[in-house]
Amino acid sequence: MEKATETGFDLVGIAPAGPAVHAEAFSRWLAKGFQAGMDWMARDPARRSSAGALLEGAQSVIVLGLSYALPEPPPEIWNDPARGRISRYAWGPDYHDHIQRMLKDLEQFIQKLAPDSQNKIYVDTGPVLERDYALAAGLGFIGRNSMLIHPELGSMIFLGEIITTLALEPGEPLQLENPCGKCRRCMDLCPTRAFPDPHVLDCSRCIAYHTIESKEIIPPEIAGKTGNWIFGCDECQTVCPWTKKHRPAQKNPFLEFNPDTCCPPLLELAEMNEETFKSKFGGTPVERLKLPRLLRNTAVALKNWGAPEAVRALEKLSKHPSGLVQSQVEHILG
Ligand code: B12
Ligand code: SF4
Ligand code: SF4
Repeated sequence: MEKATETGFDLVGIAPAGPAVHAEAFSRWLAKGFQAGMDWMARDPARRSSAGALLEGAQSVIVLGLSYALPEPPPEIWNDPARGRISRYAWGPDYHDHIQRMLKDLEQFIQKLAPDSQNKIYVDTGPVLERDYALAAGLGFIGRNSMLIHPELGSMIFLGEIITTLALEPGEPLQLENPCGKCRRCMDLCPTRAFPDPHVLDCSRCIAYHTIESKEIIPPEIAGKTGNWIFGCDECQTVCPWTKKHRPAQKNPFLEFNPDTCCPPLLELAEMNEETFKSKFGGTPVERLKLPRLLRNTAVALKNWGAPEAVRALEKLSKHPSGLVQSQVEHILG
């Protein structure tokens, strides 16, 4: 536990490696098709629902949390419709790489203490229902926005885990009775009304899905509601009282707001080529999107801005060599 804090994690807990508590809820979610185009989520649900299935002899899951609560960006930049918003988790180097390094340090430490143990590390890199194991390990509760929320740190927390053959003393879920109370802010203020029920997200309506995961054009009924989000969306977190009340005490170790890369001018983005894309977003989660999908998202934000210079930029994008960008602009310009 101490070593985890030394490594830089804010939260650590132990869960048994058995089946995930909400495995059935996950099956119901898949049965409704709420994974949208993420077919990989439905590939082997039984395996995804049990961390123990990922490592022979697994007994425990060490779940780690790293807060990325950041000071609020200047509103005149963030709310400027001529600029595109990148969600907070992507305000710098890719967290997968950063946390993987931290997990490797911890894994080496465990291996030294228990040379016969087998360990596997994951940070959104494998079929694990990470929030469920974090819940079981006592790292927080699951809010109606489906986020794992820590009562003091809020929900802007990355999760990672080490599945191990060691039989460690498991923690317990936090004993909080109805932590959301009567609040439904996340559900009511989600721009696309993506929560059909509390704790249940329909990805086909979620801006984060459409701007990060989907490889298709953004459908008109969603595109009109994305505002200036061009990569992910933080609305259901920033409206949450648990997340709002937490103000970061210190500088985040690896993320910070830079207007050029976290809220860049749309006209500049629309002119990007492979080289400028790499130099602006290389090493960040946005790089995984690749240029055509970022231009698709930019086109939608240009339409939502609607100024004459935005329309001119859209007309220019209609001749872009990428078929995806062309189709998105065609849909927008009609
Ligand atoms: C697919 C995915 C997405 C999809 C779908 C998200 C979703 N809610 O399902 C999309 C692309 C939309 C997405 C968006 C985001 N994601 Co994402 N995503 C994942 C991924 C890879 C799998 C999630 C999953 O299994 N979904 C299936 C659903 C059924 O499971 P679930 O959401 O975890 O829901 C659980 C609970 O809701 C619970 N449950 C169900 N019913 C009920 C009922 C009650 C009463 C209770 C208490 C619980 C409960 O059971 C479910 C199963 O464990 C995980 C990493 C991982 N391997 O787990 C990251 C992960 C969930 N994402 C993460 C992040 C940061 C985001 C974004 C904030 C990014 C952004 N800014 O755009 C948004 C947040 C949107 C949101 N409100 O969820 C973090 C969340 C950390 C946290 N504190 O919770 C994770 C854990 C990655 C990480 N390692 O840090 N994501
Ligand atoms: S990420 Fe945005 S679009 Fe998706 S559920 Fe949350 S508020 Fe709604
Ligand atoms: S906004 Fe309200 S309902 Fe949603 S997770 Fe936060 S406390 Fe729960």
